[in-house]
Amino acid sequence: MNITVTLKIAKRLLESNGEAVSGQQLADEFGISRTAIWKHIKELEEKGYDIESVKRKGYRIVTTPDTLEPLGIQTGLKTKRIGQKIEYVESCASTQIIAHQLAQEGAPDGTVVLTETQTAGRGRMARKWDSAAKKGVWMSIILRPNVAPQKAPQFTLVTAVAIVRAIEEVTKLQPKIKWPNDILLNGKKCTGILTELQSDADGIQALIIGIGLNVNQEKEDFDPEVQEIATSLKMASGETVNRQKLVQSVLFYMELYTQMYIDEGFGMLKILWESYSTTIGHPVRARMANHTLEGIAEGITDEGVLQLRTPDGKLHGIYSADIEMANSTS
Ligand code: BT5
Repeated sequence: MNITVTLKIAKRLLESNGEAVSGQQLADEFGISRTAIWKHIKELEEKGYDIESVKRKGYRIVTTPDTLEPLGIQTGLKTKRIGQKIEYVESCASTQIIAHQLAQEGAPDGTVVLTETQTAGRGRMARKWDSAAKKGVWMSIILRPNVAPQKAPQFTLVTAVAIVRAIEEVTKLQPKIKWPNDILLNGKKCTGILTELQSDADGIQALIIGIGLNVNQEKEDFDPEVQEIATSLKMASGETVNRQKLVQSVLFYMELYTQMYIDEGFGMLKILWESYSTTIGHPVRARMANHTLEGIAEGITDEGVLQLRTPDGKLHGIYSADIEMANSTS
């Protein structure tokens, strides 16, 4: 059985917008017999596709399997660059490692790495990222923007806005952003972002934007260490979320907002970011490598730096920290 033909048939059926396509038509288009088409349809059913066979009308895909394979993501994807090339592996140590490797080998701008589970998913400062199998979106996006290295940190903020917009589009939830790289639902973390850089004397060679998005986990799917601080879209909404649609939406907003940032700067995006922020205007505690500061988070600069005013009236620029709300446990 030629698996490429099987997948092409799936793509053809998915692109018919819910209309049945007859076995004869498929046979003509693919230059094979109707029996061969029927065998490919059986193969797809074994892969988890639910296919309706309508008498005299033909075949129609009712549901696709719950995987992040490129076929399902790319059919109906509304982007021009991001996700046109997808590297999918069922399991890996970390999508960041694969993306770094691909970027070094010259992978084009917009290449996406997707996996179902990570054995060594990582956060900032080599922290562990819990990546339950088939329950989340574990992905890295390679971007090659023509911008100066000091413009890299804002990509984390732009990514946060893109993810919030995608979650809003696919669910009824209203997530909040905690500076710099967390997305929260009901005060618990549902998404973490990790932006890494490959640069040389000529500037940025590649940005590797890692996104860990908890989608369909139940509380017990999380490692015990994070069960109290983590949440998923399903836990917050009570509904199972289609991961393919979510990825398509994230990629769409990533393309829209990263392009907006590159072309027009951070101005408009900063306003959007602030509207989603749970940090700005609140008393916070900023834990940095060697010290901690407490004060009111007054805003962010055009460079994405958090402005924190301490009780002595001084304004501090915070480039990187872990933020806690000073009067709560989140
Ligand atoms: C982050 O770091 O939040 C960035 C996470 C990025 C993960 C993605 S997944 C795809 C790509 N491949 C990778 O290997 N990584 C990226 P940070 O702000 O340092 O937060 C890490 C902390 O979040 C941990 O120390 C835990 O406390 C908590 N944590 C770990 N797993 C979690 C999860 N699934 N949900 C919520 N919180 C989690």
